[in-house]
Amino acid sequence: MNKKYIIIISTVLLISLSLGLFMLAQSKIKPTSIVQEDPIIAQSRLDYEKIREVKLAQDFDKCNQGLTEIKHDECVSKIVMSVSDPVLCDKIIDEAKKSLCTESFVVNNIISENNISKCSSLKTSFNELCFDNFFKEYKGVDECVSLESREKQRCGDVVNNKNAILKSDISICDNVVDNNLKNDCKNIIETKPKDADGDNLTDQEENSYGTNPTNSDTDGDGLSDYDEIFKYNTNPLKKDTKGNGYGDAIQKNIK
Ligand SMILES: [Ca+2]
Ligand SMILES: [Ca+2]
Ligand SMILES: [Ca+2]
Ligand SMILES: [Ca+2]
Repeated sequence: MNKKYIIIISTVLLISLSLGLFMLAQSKIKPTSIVQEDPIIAQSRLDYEKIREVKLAQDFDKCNQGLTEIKHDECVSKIVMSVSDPVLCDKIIDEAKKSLCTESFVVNNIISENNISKCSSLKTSFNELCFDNFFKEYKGVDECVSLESREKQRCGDVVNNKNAILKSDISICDNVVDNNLKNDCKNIIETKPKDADGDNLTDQEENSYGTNPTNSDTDGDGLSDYDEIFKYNTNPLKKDTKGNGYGDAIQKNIK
């Protein structure tokens, strides 16, 4: 073959190969490095941000128009909460209210991260609220033992209060140290309608249904009075509602 042809073919091949490699590299880089936003979407996003900015500026301006400091801060707080933007808390004048505003956003993050250790960083009333949120999930006071003394007492109070109400057992309220919480605990139990047999029907309801308020399964068919009335629509006073030889507990599985 002519030497001249060989040189031309080699050059063409080399250029094609380089071009191919360049295009391959481009196609690999493009999707990860620069994702081009659709210009129409980009413009409408900018427009929306601009409108939001102007609206916020005007709203905050209204808060500045001849209001006392207290009213001004109330006005600003409402705007901050409606747009859920913690940065805007800085526009609040009163330092204590500013902290409350900022921490109201922080506490939500701590709860969603499920990280109790961060509650102690809070300086406002959100500190207690943050801890309480975790304590109320504890089943017994033994889960409080590893805590610092102040948190340990609060933890015990919250757990005892919860269990007293759950079991309708007023004696558990006496283990609550904080007097206000102790009184609340007792009041709630004393005013709560009684359910002596714990079948989820109050004694008063049992009287109206004719069931026994001290027996959770009046007819002894294996289904509780509550379940017969509200779940299975069977007679809580008859073992065999349909009279077909199958007791109500078996009948519910046949249906
Ligand atoms: Ca009952
Ligand atoms: Ca009963
Ligand atoms: Ca029954
Ligand atoms: Ca029955």
